[in-house]
Formats: sequence, C-alpha cells, structure tokens
Amino acid sequence: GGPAPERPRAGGGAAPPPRPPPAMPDRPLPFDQPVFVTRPLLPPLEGFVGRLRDVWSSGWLANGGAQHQALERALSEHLRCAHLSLFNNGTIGLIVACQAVRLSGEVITTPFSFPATPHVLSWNNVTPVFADVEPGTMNLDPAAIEPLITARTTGILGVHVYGTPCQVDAIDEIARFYGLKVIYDAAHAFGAEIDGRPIGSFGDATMFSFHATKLFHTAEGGALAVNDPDLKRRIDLLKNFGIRDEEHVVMPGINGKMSELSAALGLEVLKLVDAERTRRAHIARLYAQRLAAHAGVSLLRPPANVRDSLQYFVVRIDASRTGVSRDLLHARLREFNIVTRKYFYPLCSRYSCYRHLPSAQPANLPVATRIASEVLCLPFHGGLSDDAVHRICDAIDHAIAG
Ligand code: T4K
Repeated sequence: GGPAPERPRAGGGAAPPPRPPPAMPDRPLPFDQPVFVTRPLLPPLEGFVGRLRDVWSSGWLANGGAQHQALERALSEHLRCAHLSLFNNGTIGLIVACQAVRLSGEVITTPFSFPATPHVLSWNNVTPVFADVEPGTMNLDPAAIEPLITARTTGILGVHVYGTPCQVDAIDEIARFYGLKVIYDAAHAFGAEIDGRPIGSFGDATMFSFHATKLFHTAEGGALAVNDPDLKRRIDLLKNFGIRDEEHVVMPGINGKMSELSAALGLEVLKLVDAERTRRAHIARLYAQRLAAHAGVSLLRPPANVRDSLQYFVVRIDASRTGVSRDLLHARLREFNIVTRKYFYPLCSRYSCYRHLPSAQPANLPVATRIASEVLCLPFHGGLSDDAVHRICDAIDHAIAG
C-alpha cells in the first residue's frame, strides 16, 4: 500500500502524480470440481433401498401404489393442502391444471419464468399474453394485468418466481371481477407461506415441481394442489387417461402418473427437508454478510410476512455501480469453476415461438427486460461448506475488482 513515490515527469510539467493502482485482492484459486447452482438432496441409500424392497415384494411399480399413496398423504400434510395430486413432472401437472379449469383463448402470464410456463398454454391451444412484472417481487404486476384483458381472456397464470409469492389478493380481486381462473406455478415455492397461509391454498390450482434441482424432489415429479374436491377428482381422471373404470373413459386425459420409484425416493427426501432448510438459511446469511460489501449487488429478500422457500439465492447486478455487467460476472466466475445461472434470461417473450406476439414486444415489458439482464443465481444448496461459500464470495470480490 501507500501512495506511489512521486517520480519526476518527462517534460517537467505540473501534471498530478500518477494514482496508485486500486488494491487488488489476491486471485483466489479456482475450485477443482465445478460448483453448480444446485445439487439434489440425496438421502442415505439404505433407506431408499429398504423402500425399494417393499416395492419389489409388492410387484407394483406404478398407477397409484402404496408409495404413491403414502407420499400424497405426507405431502398434503407437509404443505397443508386441502387436496394434492402427484404428477410425473411439474409441466404435465400444469398442462392438466389448464385442462381441468378449462382455459381457452388467451391467458395472461409473466415473461420472467422457465419455458414450461408459457409452453403449457401453447399445449392447451391457449395464447400466452405477457404482462410486465413488479421490480420488487419480479412477479406479475397486477396493474399490468387489467389492460391486457380481452373478450378472449379466460385466466391468469402467475409464477411465484424464486419462491417469492405473487400479490395473490390483488390477482384474486381482478380474477373475480372479470370471471377469470387463476393458476399458480409454484415450481420454486415448496414450503412458502404468506402470513402463515400455505402457498398451495391460493387460486384455483397450484403446481409444485419436484425435479432433482428442487429442494424437495422425487428426481422427476410434481404435484397440483387445489381447494375444490370436484376439481381434484377431475385432475385425477385427467392424469390417468380419463379412465373412470374398466369400461368408462370420460375425458381425453394424459399419462401424468408418478411412479412408485419416484414416490419412494420422495418419502426419503422429505425426511431431510427441514434440516436442508436450516442449512440453506445459514448459507443465505453468510452470502448476505459477505455481499453487503458490494453496493451494486442487491439481494432478493422475501417480504417480512413471507416464509422463504429457500430454493434459489438470487442477486441483482447494477453494472453502473459494480463496474461489471451480470454477463461478465457470470463469465468470470466460470473461470473459477463456479457455474452460476442466468435464470430467467432470456425472457420467455424473446423465444422464437413467442416473440411475434403483440404482448411480447420489449416496450410492453420494460421492468422484466431490465431484470432479466441483471439477475444471477449463485450456487445454493445444503452441500456447500461455509468455506466454499467464502471462496465463492472471494471470487465475486475478485471478479468485481478486476
Ligand atoms: N415452472 C417453473 C417456473 C420452473 O422453474 C420449472 C422448472 C417448471 C415450471 C417445470 O417443472 P418440471 O417439469 O421440471 O418439474 C432446471 C430444471 O430441470 C427445471 O425443473 C427447473 N424449473 C429449472 C429452473 O432448472 P435446467 O435446464 O436449468 O437444468 P440443468 O440440467 O441445467 O440443471 C441445473 C443444475 O443442477 C446443473 O448445472 C447441475 C445441477 N443438477 C441437475 C440435475 C438434473 C444436479 O446436480 N443433478 C441433477 O440430477 O432446468
């Protein structure tokens, strides 16, 4: 440290002395193995094998066997859902939800999501209509919904993105007034609550994803939660080809059934969820402490009345303050073997299959467009040691300073 000693300048003019270079942290060592944005919870193999023995001796591998029934019950309790139906993945669950509430014409949705969200509308012959998001929650902005409602609008498909709940009361009010159905994509929101009310209790139907990348998972899987018992019956028919009994097929259903192997895995993973949440909450606090040093790095924190799903750890990069764009930070972290993800860039409205839609024009989606260029998901799962989190933060310090 210290200022560089003054040297005589060629020409001897009155120019100020050269400034010392900014302090540069030592370049941290890259990780030997890639550090991914997430890793699946893997329960002790013995417990899973024990369940597989039961499955083997039952000779029952699919179609609502004992593991499926046990997991459906356990999750209804855990998520405090009135009615829950398991699925082979979240996307098929959402497709079925659209069928079950009979969406048609146009449905208003967010562009800031995973491709599955608008695609389930396309698979139902419904046109997605993209509405802008709020800067805080990054979810559908209720004020942007109303101007997009037409005679063809039948519903709203909201996403609790990163597990932060949508403004469910405002959305509900719009839906009631215009007679619209509401479906929530809660792929990221397992265990989230608003004022102590479980996230699966809002709207007509809520989808959860149990993909391997989710805190609770069944390798591949998902579920629909609903309040209306008739809707639950319709969903269960739709996920099993519409078969009511051996001689009656009552609607054009699909195969959305979760296998016994996935359900068995889910029952073992569910035992670890509380401990995983505790570990992730600790990691989130560590990140928050370290990243507070960077004025241009802001964190997405759930509002005080919300129980966090702890699914992703998301930062927003204000390049005018960090001097480093989100894309450059993403690339620099790769040099340290840290694999961050730009969920959800590009916006769904930029996909070649949707960009022609009038609602997809960037001028209609200014907040979503800006956010999609600023967000970055950092590695976040219970398997990260404190030391690993510090090393990731060292690499971020270095990437921003350099
Ligand atoms: N709606 C929303 C808002 C969603 O985010 C999603 C899914 C859905 C609907 C649809 O639900 P599902 O039909 O999938 O149930 C991953 C997941 O595959 C996807 O489920 C998830 N959202 C999305 C946000 O993330 P990719 O394409 O980013 O996955 P991939 O293969 O790049 O994996 C991410 C990282 O996870 C890898 O870099 C390493 C780690 N990983 C992944 C797998 C599969 C593991 O460590 N082990 C693994 O087995 O989509």
